[in-house]
Amino acid sequence: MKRIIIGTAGHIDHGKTTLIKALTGVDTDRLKEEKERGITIDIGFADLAIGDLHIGFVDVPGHEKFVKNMLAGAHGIDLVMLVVAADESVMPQTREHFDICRLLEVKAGLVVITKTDLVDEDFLQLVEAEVTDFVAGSFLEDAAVVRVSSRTGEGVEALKKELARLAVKLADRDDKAIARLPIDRVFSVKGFGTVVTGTLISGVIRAGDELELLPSNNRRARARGLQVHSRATTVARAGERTAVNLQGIEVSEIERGQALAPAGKLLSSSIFDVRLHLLKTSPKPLRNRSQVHLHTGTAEITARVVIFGHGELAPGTSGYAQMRLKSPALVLPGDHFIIRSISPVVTIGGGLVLEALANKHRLREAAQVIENLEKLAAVDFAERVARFIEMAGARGMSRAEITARSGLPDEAIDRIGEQMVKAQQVVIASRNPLLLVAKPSFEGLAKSLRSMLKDFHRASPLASGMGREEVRERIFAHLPPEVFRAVISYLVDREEIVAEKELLRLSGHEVALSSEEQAAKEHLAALYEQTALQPISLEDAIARSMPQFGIDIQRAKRFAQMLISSGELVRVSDLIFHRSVLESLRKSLARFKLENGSRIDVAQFKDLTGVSRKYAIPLLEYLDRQRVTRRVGDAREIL
Ligand SMILES: Nc1nc2c(ncn2[C@@H]2O[C@H](COP(=O)(O)OP(=O)(O)OP(=O)(O)O)[C@@H](O)[C@H]2O)c(=O)[nH]1
Ligand SMILES: [Mg+2]
Repeated sequence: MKRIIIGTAGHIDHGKTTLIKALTGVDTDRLKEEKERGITIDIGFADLAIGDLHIGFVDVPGHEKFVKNMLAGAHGIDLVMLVVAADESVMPQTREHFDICRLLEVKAGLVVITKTDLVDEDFLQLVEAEVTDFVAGSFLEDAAVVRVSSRTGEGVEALKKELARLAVKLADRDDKAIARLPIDRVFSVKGFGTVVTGTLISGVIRAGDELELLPSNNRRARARGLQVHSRATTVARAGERTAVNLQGIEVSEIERGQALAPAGKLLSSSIFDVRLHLLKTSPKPLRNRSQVHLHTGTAEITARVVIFGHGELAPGTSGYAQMRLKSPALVLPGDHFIIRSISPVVTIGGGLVLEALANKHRLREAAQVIENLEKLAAVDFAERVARFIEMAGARGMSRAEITARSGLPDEAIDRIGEQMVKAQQVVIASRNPLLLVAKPSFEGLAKSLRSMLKDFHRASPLASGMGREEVRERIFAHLPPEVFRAVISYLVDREEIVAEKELLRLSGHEVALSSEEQAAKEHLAALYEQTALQPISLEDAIARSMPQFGIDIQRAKRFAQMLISSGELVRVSDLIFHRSVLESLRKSLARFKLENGSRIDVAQFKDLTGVSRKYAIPLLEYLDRQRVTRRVGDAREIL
């Protein structure tokens, strides 16, 4: 079954609502005021099944005062029926509605000439010629022009056939993307509670889903029940007129202009970057920082337009711009929007969202911003994600951010991520949660780290390495910790650097010592070999041995540090032992075990080693940590 949404468009009184009634039998004018005045004020809905095809109709008002309502209906349509009355031909809102359809990039449609019963054939031909002229060069250039009289019913069947023919050619909507339902109505139904309706523009909503209202202060509600085209169902898909019965939220909390999406996935935004087109018919150029009414989805919000690069946009031209909204809206890249001037309130342009969650850009960045936006405008979804990650630089982009910026579901993001890793465009800084960093940025960090270590070794040849924390402070201070860890393990894996405990050094780095220094260092090590299991403090060792080499305390401490880093000396609590001393201790424990069994208590340990309690306890604890022994009650088991 194919489901599509068809919208009407056209001047007031040209017969749009009557046409929908002739097609479906439904009078879409619901309001009392509509009935009284004989005009449509707000959008109305009807549906029609033609064989396997299910059409949802959105009827819009033609009155110039209600174009904003027309926009709330026009945003989600697949096809447009441009309605022109035979007795009046093309009129101002025919033009305005048609401009809107073009700006929204409605893909297809047809022209319906209504009220054919009111004019003769000659006149009809004139009107047809005028209409053909009017749509020349647009997406309706080759579209059918169907003559209908809703009064006599003539042409109605032919119109249905033509609509069905067009529907078959339409590509299906994207029900893989994250669901979005811009809300056009909210009301309360006795016994059910709050119900919202809208055209589901992407994804799928299932009964039971937890949904979030956007924008809102994280207001969530469960979809208790669903209707599609007025029939109860458990699942609504992209392209369907959908009603959602929401649990746990009041009618007063919701209004047209908000949207529903799965909870916790998308973000609303007050600043977004766009490609903007100003209509040729716009009465004047659009100045930088002008205020406009912005319409997107079913929302209407006052916005300021910041035009990049040039001071203003001339009628009939396009450029890159930033929309700064008075209050946030839910948009995603690829969404279209319309702008209308504040006074007079007329449609002056529209465009395409390129970056939904933008920052304010500085004037001097304009060239770079335009370059980035040009790239975004030119590419498909997958490439766009790559660009977003690239633009995020060294910070990288998490799965949550990619989701909110693209509206893509997890599987798609994973797939794109894998492709980008293969193509060497990005590096996975972390898998869970996923964090991707553009390869050039990642390489840049690796390079900075290498050169920082190089400088460090040059400045401090005696130090065995630079502290991790210092490296982090100086290069990675404002970056996620995952990026820091990823760069280090990348360089370690490639054997470019060595990470030893808290120190980082270049692989080739060896501390260069003079022969005197070398001798002093060896002497220090030898001293600890001699003191064996009853070591002296480092201060004493230095005071006792270093003066003969003419080496100061500071430098001597470095030697001790180097010996500890290389493992020749081992720190045990606040004592220092030579490696060989600890090795022979292990051996004597092994021998002890052979001769006396594996149990050894503190007294036996003191006998075996000849050390006092002061040394015995830290040594035994060290051996426990090393899994040479294991504590059992007051004694140890030799492992
Ligand atoms: N003779 C004749 N009258 C028609 C035809 N279609 C509509 N009308 C009349 O034209 C008037 C306006 O029709 P609507 O369908 O309300 O026009 P609309 O385009 O929906 O108007 P708005 O929604 O206010 O923009 C009504 O009085 C209709 O009865 C037709 O095919 N022939
Ligand atoms: Mg109407």
